[in-house]
Amino acid sequence: MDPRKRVPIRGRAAVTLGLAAALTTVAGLAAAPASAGTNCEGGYHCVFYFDFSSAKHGYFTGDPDFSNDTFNQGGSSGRGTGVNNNAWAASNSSTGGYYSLYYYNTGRTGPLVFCVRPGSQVGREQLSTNNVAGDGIGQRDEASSLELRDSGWIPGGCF
Ligand SMILES: [Ca+2]
Ligand SMILES: [Ca+2]
Repeated sequence: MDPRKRVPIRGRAAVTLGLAAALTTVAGLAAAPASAGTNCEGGYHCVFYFDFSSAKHGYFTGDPDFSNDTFNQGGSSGRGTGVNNNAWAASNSSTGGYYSLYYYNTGRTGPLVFCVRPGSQVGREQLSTNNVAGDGIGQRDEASSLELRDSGWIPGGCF
């Protein structure tokens, strides 16, 4: 729709809309920093086997080693597969404002593969890949551990 063809809002309607916007802003500021990422239960940091409708694993806290975890929830695609070096997407539904930081290696070592802001997500089409899992190159099929951060050093460029 051409925005120039919008019907102008006049009089009382405009005042009402302005008030509603102001109230929404106040409510937004007063609310806890709870926010939901795509297809991830509140309070959890989720990784997905393929896309947001495939099998997933939800982390409530950070995890130093994905090698003992499987995609045990969500859709059937990838269900039962190990999480380590297999995640193609991630979603952050932190209720405490925590960023999800995914590392190439277990023990939260090595460079960051990627990070996800509270209430945000990253799909497979946004992640780079060289089609080799766990070789430390690209972003799909690489995450091996998770750190949660709400203060201190927060990397730039998080999804
Ligand atoms: Ca890895
Ligand atoms: Ca790779």
